[in-house]
Amino acid sequence: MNFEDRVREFLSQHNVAPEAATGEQLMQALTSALRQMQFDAPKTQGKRKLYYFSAEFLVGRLLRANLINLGLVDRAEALLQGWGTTLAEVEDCEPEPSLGNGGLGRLAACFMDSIASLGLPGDGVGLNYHYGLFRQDLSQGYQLEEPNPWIERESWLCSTPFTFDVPFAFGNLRAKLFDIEVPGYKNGVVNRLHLFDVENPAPAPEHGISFNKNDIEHCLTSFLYPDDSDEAGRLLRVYQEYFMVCAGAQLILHEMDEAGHPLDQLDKFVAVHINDTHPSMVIPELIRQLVARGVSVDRAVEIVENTCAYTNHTILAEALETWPIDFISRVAPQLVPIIQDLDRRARLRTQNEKLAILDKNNVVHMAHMDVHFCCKVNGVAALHTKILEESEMHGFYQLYPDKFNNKTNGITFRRWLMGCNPDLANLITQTIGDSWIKDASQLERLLDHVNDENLLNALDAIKTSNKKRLAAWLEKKEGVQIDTNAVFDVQIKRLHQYKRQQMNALYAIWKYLDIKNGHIPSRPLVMFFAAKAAPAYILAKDIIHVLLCLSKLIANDPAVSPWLKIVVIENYNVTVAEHLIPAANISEQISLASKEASGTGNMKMMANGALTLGTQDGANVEIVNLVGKENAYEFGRTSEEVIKLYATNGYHPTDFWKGSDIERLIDFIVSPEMLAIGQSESLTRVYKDLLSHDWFMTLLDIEDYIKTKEQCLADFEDRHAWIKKTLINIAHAGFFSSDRTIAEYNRDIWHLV
Ligand code: GPQ
Repeated sequence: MNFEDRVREFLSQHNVAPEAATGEQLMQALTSALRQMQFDAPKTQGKRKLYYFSAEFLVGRLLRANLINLGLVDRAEALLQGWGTTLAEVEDCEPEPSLGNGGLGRLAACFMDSIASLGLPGDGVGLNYHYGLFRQDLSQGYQLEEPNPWIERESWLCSTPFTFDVPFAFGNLRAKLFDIEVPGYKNGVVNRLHLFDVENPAPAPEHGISFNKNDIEHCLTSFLYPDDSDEAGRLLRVYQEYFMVCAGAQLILHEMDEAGHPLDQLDKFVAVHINDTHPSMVIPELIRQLVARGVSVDRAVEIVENTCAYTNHTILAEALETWPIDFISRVAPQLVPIIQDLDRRARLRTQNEKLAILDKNNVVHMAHMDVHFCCKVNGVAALHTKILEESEMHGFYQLYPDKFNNKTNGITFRRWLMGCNPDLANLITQTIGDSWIKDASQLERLLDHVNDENLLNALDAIKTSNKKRLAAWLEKKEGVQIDTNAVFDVQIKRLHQYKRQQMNALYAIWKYLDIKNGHIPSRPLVMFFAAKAAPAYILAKDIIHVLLCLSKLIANDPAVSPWLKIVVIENYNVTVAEHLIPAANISEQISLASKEASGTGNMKMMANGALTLGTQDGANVEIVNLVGKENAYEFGRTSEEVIKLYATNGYHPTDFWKGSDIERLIDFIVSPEMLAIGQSESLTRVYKDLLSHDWFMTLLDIEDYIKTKEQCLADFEDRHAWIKKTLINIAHAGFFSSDRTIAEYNRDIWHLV
């Protein structure tokens, strides 16, 4: 049965006349039709099969993405048009699963798309969080967290007959397997995202995201990373991690059995990827299961080391997981002797106490276990890998130089260009043909057209129409009105001090005061922010509050509001990003150099014709290398300078604000105007932190930032030169295709085909 017939059949089974169907019903009909069609696809074959373990898969809405990959967008549009609606309207009814925090989870989702699109055999393994991370509510002027349920009767989840018993200290808990199918781009391939769930999940909490963290049996898969500020929260996280890897390892061995492969040859047939340390217990767990099935311990350790590879995503110490061995013995005591044995084996390889798995306090360093017992270890951008090798993991690098390698992150252009910016995708295809869709390096051929006036005008027109579309969407969603003639300046990412949204807030204050002083800009500026803060991260929530207060203060000031606007968009997620990115003029990538491992929003905005205003951090460095300094706005201290400042305790915020112009920007945070709008306690915390700690060195770069941003805004007025720069950025964005990244993982690490 073809696609259209399946959609019609679904509707008729539900007694709905297509013309009378609601958006919701049409969305369900399309979802169901696509799901059935994918079921029919044959599985991919290769020498080895990849299992990509990740606690997060931030997949985003899947209707359009799946239609694109199956080549059905035009047919879906035609069908819906006949019934008086559009794909855009229908997809607006699709709930977005929030199965990730940010970049790490979104990367895993882009990777799934590329693995399938390259025709590689590789499935994801994760958890089916019912209420996701949380839904952010900003209506009160600060962040409130609510559950984000997404599983409906017609969701993308397919139930499977598979269940696996997970042996916890308190008894067995059954893991039930659900799959989300992942089609490759027009190649007939369908891989799977395996999400494990408990059998009897708890209902959503009535208010907020608190629940009984001791009720493991029902709540294990309720939320992603529940609040870990207390012990019950941290233990629950260990339960989640073990549940995922134990069930995942059983699935792997089951598929080995099905294929008739002997278990002691696991490394010949399987590659396991450990996405950050959350799935690291898969190492001792695989060893445990292999030994239980008759493989010798020595051989089990050897094949697991050959099978597993690990990606590090940060050098921030607080994000590198460590678990007291006591926690592991309370959750899965069977792993304790295995981890102790791995620690003993690691100590035979090195005398260096700092590289041990278990430290003197009996705490397990997950990343250390990964480096010792994985065949490969990679960072996610050239600078990040260099910092791992030369400082953060230098001892490990000396011990295992051949394990370390770099894999600069990437994004899928199917979603982040064809899906979110179809007009630009079509313009590119008209200009250079469509080969870029399967080989993004072809985008460089746009460089042959940098002086084509018609093309530059068309590019400009598309950006303008995307800005209008964003404005219309925001007006409907949040009731705000935006001048589309303004420069659209966009900072969208998790709220964290190292990402320095607070520095952008200080710029807004500077600009506000400058306009008040009579410096009227040549064009209005709209500053867009969207960010969730971790529920227990007080200062991050305070920074959101500062932004909301500034937004209100400026909007209420008729002398400034025609020229400056701050828009804080609630509940940042993949869908919000898809609306903002095609409309962005300036891409804010202003982390403290050395702290952002890579960034991927920077790549998405570049591909959509925004210019990067950024520090020499993460993948920004590679962006600027590709496009040239004249086509980006780089500022701030280098990672070497920053690393040295930390090493020598050389940064004191006082040196920067005392008696300088910066002081009045910081003072403004607790000015009478701001205190009239916001909460004193919250504003004061931000104010005091900037003056005293400022751990991520906001004041180190603020002056250079303001100066560079002003230059960037001035350059925007040379419209012709600016549009040419955006074209050069788009032309060089091909390097950041996740197809390139995945081809490198396959070539250097996985060897799947
Ligand atoms: N990242 Cl360790 C996350 O999103 N969550 C995490 O827990 C860790 C890292 C990000 C990182 O901050 C970005 O720089 C990367 O681009 C992204 O991972 C993907 O590698």
